[in-house]
Amino acid sequence: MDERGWWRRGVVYQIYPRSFQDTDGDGIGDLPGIERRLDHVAELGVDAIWISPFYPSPMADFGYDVADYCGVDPIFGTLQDFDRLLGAAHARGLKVIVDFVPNHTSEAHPWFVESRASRESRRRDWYVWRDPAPDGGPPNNWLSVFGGGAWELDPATGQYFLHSYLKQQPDLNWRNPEVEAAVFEALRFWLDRGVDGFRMDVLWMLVKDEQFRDNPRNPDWRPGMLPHLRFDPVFSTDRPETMGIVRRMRALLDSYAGERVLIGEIYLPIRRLVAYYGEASDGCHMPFNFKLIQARWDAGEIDALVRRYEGALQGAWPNWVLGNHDNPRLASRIGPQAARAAAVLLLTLRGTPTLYYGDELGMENVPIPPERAVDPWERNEPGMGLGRDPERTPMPWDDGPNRGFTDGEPWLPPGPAAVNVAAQADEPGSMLTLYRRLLALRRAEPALHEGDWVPLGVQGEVLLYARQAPDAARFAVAVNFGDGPARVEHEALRGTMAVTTTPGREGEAVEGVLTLEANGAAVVRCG
Ligand code: TEU
Repeated sequence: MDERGWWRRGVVYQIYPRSFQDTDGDGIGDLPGIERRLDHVAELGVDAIWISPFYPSPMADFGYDVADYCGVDPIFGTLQDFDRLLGAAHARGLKVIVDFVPNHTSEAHPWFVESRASRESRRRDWYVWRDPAPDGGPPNNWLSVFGGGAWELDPATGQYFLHSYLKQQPDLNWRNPEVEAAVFEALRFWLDRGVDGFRMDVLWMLVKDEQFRDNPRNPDWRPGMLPHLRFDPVFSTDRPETMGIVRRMRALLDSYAGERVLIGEIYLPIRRLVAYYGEASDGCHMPFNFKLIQARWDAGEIDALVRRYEGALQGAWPNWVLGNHDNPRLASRIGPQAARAAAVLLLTLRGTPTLYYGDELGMENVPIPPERAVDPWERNEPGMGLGRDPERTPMPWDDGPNRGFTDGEPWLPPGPAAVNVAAQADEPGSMLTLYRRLLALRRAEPALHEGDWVPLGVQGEVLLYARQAPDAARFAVAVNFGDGPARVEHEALRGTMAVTTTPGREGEAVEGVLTLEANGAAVVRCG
């Protein structure tokens, strides 16, 4: 494969390292575990792995509270383990993207320890400190994503510090150029080791309003929506100055040989999301597009969404995500059968797909009894369904007591024994087989990995579109969002069935008419 543009043609696979494979019996996955399971990833047919944080951390937010940007937490292994994993991945043609958390550190990071020590500290201004309001309360009305206010009083120095997430995760002050220099040095540490890119955590929140104005009330907020969105975070997120930082990050990556990819974790409406590509394509290679996670599973709604997103791109390269470690499992959100159709959708839309570990098995949320809940979001705001433990459970490799994940006591309970890699590996009708076929087809066919997306409309509950590239086979895709069988007719549906959610139909001739099972989907090779 030609290296240039690998991130456009490629497919990204997210690994939550605590939950992939444990090798030392502590019940928590580790870097040697990922290395041991690389063959699964390579055989699946993806092109890159993104590993959620493995840095030294008190684990208040399971690694998204970083105490040292240039190390590996002993729970996960050592720097040598990382280098070995990187080498082993590269030897299999897999790129490695590491997670990076620039918005905040852990309270245990030496920078914060020093910043907190006194108002005169050399690093005081590396974090966001403010005097109390005249009544002694917090400086403004900003809220933490994880519940409650975003300000914590430090009694020793009499000021509040900002934490957009947990109070154990103080926000860095990106208006201070020393912070940028120090973080960029950490990025270089990983680039020099040979990583192929970064997934940048909460990239849209780096810069805060210079005047610290109150956020306005959100008129659209209703009970049941995320509690912190009661106020519209216009002054605490997505500030115009952020793009300058993103562009400089991109320039840093571009100064390295090979294409090192910048992926931004950004939850914003489409219009604002695409701004993070940069006006001159000098921003993120991929501002993560989570719209499929948020959309209703409905043909008309998805059709409109894809058109709106495609229309907003202005030449930039799209990307799609169906699941991650912060959202309920796909198969639990839309049902196990629809999850098969969703796999077809994700892997035949135009743009780089990102898969979440275990979705290739149809893994579902695992119910977590309250006494086993460990996610801080669940603990802060219990019973609201905000907890993320259910989608972070151990990867099931076989039907053994701990699914082959650990010899010890797993940090979260595993799901049902029937769902596992070994059971699905040679099963023609399994989710794993469907994913492997889709990924192989996508990799082999230019129309699918780089071609145009041509909408063919919605018929009843069936979404139709085509993919085409010059001098390459053309494909038509039909996805049935309905709970009953469907029949569609379209001139473009002529050829042979390449991949379907119904095992055994591959190779079937299609002559302008297609029948689909309930929640079924088909990819037709046209002529
Ligand atoms: O998540 C950012 C974030 O804002 C999400 O929690 C988002 O609000 C939610 O998923 C919307 O559905 C990132 C990490 O992915 C998450 O695991 C961390 O806890 C968080 O940042 C703090 O670092």
